[in-house]
Amino acid sequence: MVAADNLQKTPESSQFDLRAYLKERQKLCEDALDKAIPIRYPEKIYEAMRYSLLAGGKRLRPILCLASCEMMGGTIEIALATACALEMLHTMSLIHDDLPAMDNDDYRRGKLTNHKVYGEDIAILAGDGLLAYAFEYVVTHTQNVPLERVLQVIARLGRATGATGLVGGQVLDLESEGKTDISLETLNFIHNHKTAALLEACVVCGGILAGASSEDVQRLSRYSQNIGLAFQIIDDILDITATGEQLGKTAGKDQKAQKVTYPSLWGLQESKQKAQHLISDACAELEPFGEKALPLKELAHFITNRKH
Ligand code: GRG
Repeated sequence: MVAADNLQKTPESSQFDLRAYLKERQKLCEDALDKAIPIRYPEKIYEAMRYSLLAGGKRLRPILCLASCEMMGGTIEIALATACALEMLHTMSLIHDDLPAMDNDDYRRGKLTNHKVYGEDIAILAGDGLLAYAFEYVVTHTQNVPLERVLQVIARLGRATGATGLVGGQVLDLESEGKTDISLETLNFIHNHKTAALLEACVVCGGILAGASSEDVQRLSRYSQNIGLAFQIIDDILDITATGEQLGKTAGKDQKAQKVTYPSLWGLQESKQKAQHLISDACAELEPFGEKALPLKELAHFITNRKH
């Protein structure tokens, strides 16, 4: 999952073994997700939900949630249910995004897409099942956290996934298809909602569960909005520069669809520079947390250095 050539040296990397950290955290998340959805009757829907949920992926969202909780003085144990729920929400958005009515993709995470294996009807329901279960899972599996914080987390998850988040971003993205005069403002709106909103929920919810102050929650929010946009810029760059094998999905789709992307507005070099700037700004937000911020800072650098 984390190829050795994906990890480049950063100023902090001598103090922090990101490769070992990601390997350990990915395994922790995989095991927790595997346990979270056992197969029950009717088996088909659970199999379809598990097919995409356990199909690999970087697990960046749950890892960010756990790292943020720990930075703010909390434990893995109190954030694990929310971390799993965030990956369920992310996975459901990928299943629906790949549907013929949306992006119509055949491959995701190196495997056939959900609808290619189970059919469109079951893929829609698998996404719906994951969406509903994510909220149930936070409520039934979060332990040793005051209920007030759990309620705040649920509100954040709803806000990040609904029309104020992923759904809203996707609508504007669909409406922009085939248009070549999309402004930077519209492009930013799409990606602040489609990509950054869920990443923000990951980092902020981790902080809320640990009892972060509202000032610190705002810092976490600014950090994650910056990494969210940088993440999308890199995603657009990789669509041009990486192969389908590296990405685990069809490459070059944006150019083929003549989609307006960051590299189409700024070019590859400037896009890379802007992403790096955003990552520096994100890391600056974490200065007050000192050494405890190392994992979140290194994860931010991983976002710009990744090759898939
Ligand atoms: C949320 C109710 C609800 C519906 C879904 C389809 C849709 C609405 C939104 C689309 C959201 C979407 C697909 C955004 C793109 C985000 C993105 C850059 C995904 C790739 O993330 P990675 O690289 O993937 O972290 P892995 O596979 O590593 O997890």
